[in-house]
Amino acid sequence: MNFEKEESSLLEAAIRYAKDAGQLIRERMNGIQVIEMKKNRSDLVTEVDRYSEEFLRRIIHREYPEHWILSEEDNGQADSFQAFVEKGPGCGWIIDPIDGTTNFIHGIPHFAVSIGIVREWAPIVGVVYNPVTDELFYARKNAGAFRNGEKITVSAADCMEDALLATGFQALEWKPDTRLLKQMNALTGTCRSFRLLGAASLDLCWTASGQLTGFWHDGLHPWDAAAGIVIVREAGGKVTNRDGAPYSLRDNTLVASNSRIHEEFLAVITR
Ligand code: 2AM
Ligand code: CA
Ligand code: CA
Ligand code: CA
Repeated sequence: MNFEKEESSLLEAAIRYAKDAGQLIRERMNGIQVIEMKKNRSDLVTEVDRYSEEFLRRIIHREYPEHWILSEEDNGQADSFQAFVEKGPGCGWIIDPIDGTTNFIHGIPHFAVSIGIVREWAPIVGVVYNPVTDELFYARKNAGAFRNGEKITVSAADCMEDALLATGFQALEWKPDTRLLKQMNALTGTCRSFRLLGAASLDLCWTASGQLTGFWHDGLHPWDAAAGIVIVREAGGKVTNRDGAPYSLRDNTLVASNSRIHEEFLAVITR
């Protein structure tokens, strides 16, 4: 099979679907009707998340009936990694219908549709679309990373003092995240500053396009990262777990950077 040709047509399809889902979200973002609590009051879902997801699942099932789909709101299993592994080695779509739901609910225009495609559990295509800013990030393995048609590359910063980093809270059921607080302490006075922007997929894209120098987050699910990690790697960045091994969608810790600061970054957050 000609994988290159197939992957390029998969990328085009994922871009179309992400933009169409983005349009549906844009039309509904000023009239959110239902805000449901999942595990707690910081773990929410709206009817728009579900609508976007159902739209994506329907079109992918129709156009690619032989591919599997793993998506956030449909995944009934407690263990998202297990669900991912059980899907098997074939081509699969990993979808976050709205990444940054809290921002979405609070009217902060920083959320995205995230679509990653994997083969044999390895990411080959990533598309992240912010429907408010109309920013489209995408990449395919060995073919570079782009924002709205323009090639993007990671930041040129080569020391922590010049690094702007981002992170987010993991789902810890209201318990203080002591590891995160320790990491923030260690970074204070080490890096330029850090941000909590609320949408992991966009943090990865901004690392790819150089606005951020790096991003770390514990406890992400496959749908938060599947698209963004392809985009970071294709933009020349590095994505590992906190032990420094190449990040796999089964890992519980993620550290992404422009690659130049990676060792130093890892050293500070694992101190
Ligand atoms: P979500 O908006 O799709 O839930 C915020 O740090 C990032 O972590 C967001 O991308 C958010 O995705 C993700 N995340 C996943 N599970 C979360 C949870 N239970 N609580 C907070 N953020 C979560
Ligand atoms: Ca969620
Ligand atoms: Ca998410
Ligand atoms: Ca989501």
